[in-house]
Amino acid sequence: SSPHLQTYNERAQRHANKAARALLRVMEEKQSNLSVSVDVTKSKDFFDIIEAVGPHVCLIKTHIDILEDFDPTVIDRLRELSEKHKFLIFEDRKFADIVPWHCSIQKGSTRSQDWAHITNAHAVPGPSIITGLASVGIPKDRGLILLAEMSSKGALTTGSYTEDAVRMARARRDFVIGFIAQHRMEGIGASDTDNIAGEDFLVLAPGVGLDATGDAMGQQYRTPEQVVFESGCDVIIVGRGIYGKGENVDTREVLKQAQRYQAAGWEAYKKRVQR
Ligand code: S5P
Repeated sequence: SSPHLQTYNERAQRHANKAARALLRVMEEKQSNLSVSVDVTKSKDFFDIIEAVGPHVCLIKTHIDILEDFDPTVIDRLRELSEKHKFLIFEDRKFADIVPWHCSIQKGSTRSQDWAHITNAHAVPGPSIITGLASVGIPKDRGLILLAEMSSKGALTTGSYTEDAVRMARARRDFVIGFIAQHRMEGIGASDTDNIAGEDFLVLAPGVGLDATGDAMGQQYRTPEQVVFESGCDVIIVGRGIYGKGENVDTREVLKQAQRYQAAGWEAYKKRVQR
């Protein structure tokens, strides 16, 4: 059966990429398909949120370069928390350049290749972006996510662009583990001669909210039920729905929201894989 009808556990046993296997195992173990996107600018708020949500997430998504008070100890602490609470780390760097520059960025001041199990890239530069990041990521058992569909209003990531992104991923299934997208993607853009048996792309969906339908800047939200059950995505990415403004965070409220999204995401998944 197609991957979105299989359990995370079944998929963990078969997946070709180590980071994907680890993520799927953690999802099953913690009964969580929730990734919290920690888009705050002060490291105190950053860690307060991660400490609160850590037991309830499979993945912490970072934009590490928005921390105003970043220093290398941030990474040490993030890695400690990743082990303590058993979550993987996804640096949402959205690489989109020619090869030399994104390789340099990965080795630069934040050294994301050393600590982020997963990172992502736009498909717009073409297949070289995958080759370049794979040369750095494969030796460290990392996984790459391609942006195949964006959540923002008017996004250009539609139709043949999305299909081409999936084709690029299909050619590097050892390294590209899935997509940022709003729908399941297996088989998309495949010709009759393509071997898509065993293809298992993880779909991570941002733009998830239980209370709002969007923000004032073009973000669009759907519910975990719509994203996971109706559209077959695997991981829900939630930011402001969990931590609000992200300043002087109320950790009890953050915990409450994380539990609420974890429950909603898991319920939608159970409903999907029920046979
Ligand atoms: O299409 C996208 C892709 C991404 S990675 N739309 C998105 O919103 N994102 C990211 O998901 C975005 O960079 C942000 O970190 C998060 C959504 O945050 P929220 O506060 O709107 O839930």
